[in-house]
Amino acid sequence: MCLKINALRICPNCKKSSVITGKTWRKNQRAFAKKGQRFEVCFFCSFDKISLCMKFISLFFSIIFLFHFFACGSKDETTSSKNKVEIEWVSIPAGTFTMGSPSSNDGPQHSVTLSGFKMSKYEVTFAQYDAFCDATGRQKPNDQGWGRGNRPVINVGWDDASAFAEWTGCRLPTEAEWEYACRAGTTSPFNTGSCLSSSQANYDSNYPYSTIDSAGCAKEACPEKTMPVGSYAPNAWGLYDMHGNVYEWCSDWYGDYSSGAQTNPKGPSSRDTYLKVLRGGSWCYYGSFCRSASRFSGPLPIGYAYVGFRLVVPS
Ligand SMILES: [Ca+2]
Repeated sequence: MCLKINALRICPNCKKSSVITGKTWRKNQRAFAKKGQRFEVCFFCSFDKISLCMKFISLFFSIIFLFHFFACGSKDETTSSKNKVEIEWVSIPAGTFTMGSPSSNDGPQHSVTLSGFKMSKYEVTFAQYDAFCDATGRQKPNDQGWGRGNRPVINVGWDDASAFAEWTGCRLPTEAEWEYACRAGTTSPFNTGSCLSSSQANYDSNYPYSTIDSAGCAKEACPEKTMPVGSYAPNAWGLYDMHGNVYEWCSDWYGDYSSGAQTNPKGPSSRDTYLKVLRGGSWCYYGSFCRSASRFSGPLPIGYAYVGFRLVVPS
């Protein structure tokens, strides 16, 4: 690790050691060779250079630390964020998809092209958000008595979610990024097909999509509260709980779609409303609200027991 070597330790025939300076070594190396002596050469720092060496070692590890510090999302599948909250990531490929549904509530359908990005594999948990509260002195949100730890954080407004995202060096997904990631290449109402069963997602499966649209989906009982993240199978791109569990805040203001093709849309540019987009449905919402294209919204400062969020970072 030393930048500068000022001495060499020579061990003739590996039996005894002596120390000569680099200058002496260079001057006498032919003589040593002619004598047929075998050497082991060891590099070391003299005491008067230890301080310099320690500074260099400190600089080296500082560079490694800073790289890690700012590397939120720089690795696939797992990494820690800027503030050392462990976050697992899924790489979402760049691509073009049809956003929205034929329903007037979710339309008009339009073509959207997105750059690649990374999305957190799970909804942000209480454990992650509580670490943020501990570090910043914020009040911890109510867990409704369901437990904290690996359950998705709830009762956080958009401002709180956005502050957490900033603290971790990440951001909230745009509405287009969220739908694209949720679909994972599918064009059906859910990324599971035409129906969403109680074994596929945590939602109010007493009212499956079929009860509204006659799609033939079964009516089933449900937990009626949040479940620990990752309790259900992921979608084709490896993201968990995109349908149900908790609604997820997006970065966009809520507004009407335009029908034209768009690239990396970010929603309305002006604040015509105090509503931010929510996506994915929740433990207490009907199947129809959990569809990939379903749009919902909430006033940004208010938290709800059915709303959480997840994060994205650039690829
Ligand atoms: Ca969700």
